[in-house]
Amino acid sequence: MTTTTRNGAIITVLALAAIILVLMGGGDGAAQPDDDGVLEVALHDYGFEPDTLQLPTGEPLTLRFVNQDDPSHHVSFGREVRERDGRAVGFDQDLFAGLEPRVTPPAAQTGPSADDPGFEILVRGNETVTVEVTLPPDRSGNWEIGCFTGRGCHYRAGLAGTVIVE
Ligand SMILES: [Cu+2]
Repeated sequence: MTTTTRNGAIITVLALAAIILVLMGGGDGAAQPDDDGVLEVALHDYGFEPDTLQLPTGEPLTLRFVNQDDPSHHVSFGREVRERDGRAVGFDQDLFAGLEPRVTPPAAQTGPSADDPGFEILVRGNETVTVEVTLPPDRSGNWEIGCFTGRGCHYRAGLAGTVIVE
């Protein structure tokens, strides 16, 4: 009788632990787009909030960047930080290479350019810029977002985030 009761209690505890693990799973707290594909990211105090994004492939996405700081920030999307004279200046690989994200307002798109081969937007202080894009399955993997304003100063200060595409 006692053994049965103890076993029952252990099973209950294990079941609760399993439920909690399931609830905590699904991206380790990564932010995901809502049912309309919209994901809002604040640029606040030289950081991204949220700073980990989980994006699906094959679905229209609307990434809305809201700059709550007074200074302007750029946002680049890629991986493998490129350095020049010891400064972080951009990404070697562009998440949006070969794609044509729609930027609103259009003038906020500052790359690709002669200086920077990667896609980049400029979000002026206290303004909002949206990027609409559908990621193909070949972009699956881990990427980054970052602001390389000030020749990498902002990136080093914390304006760097993780993008998980799956
Ligand atoms: Cu910045």
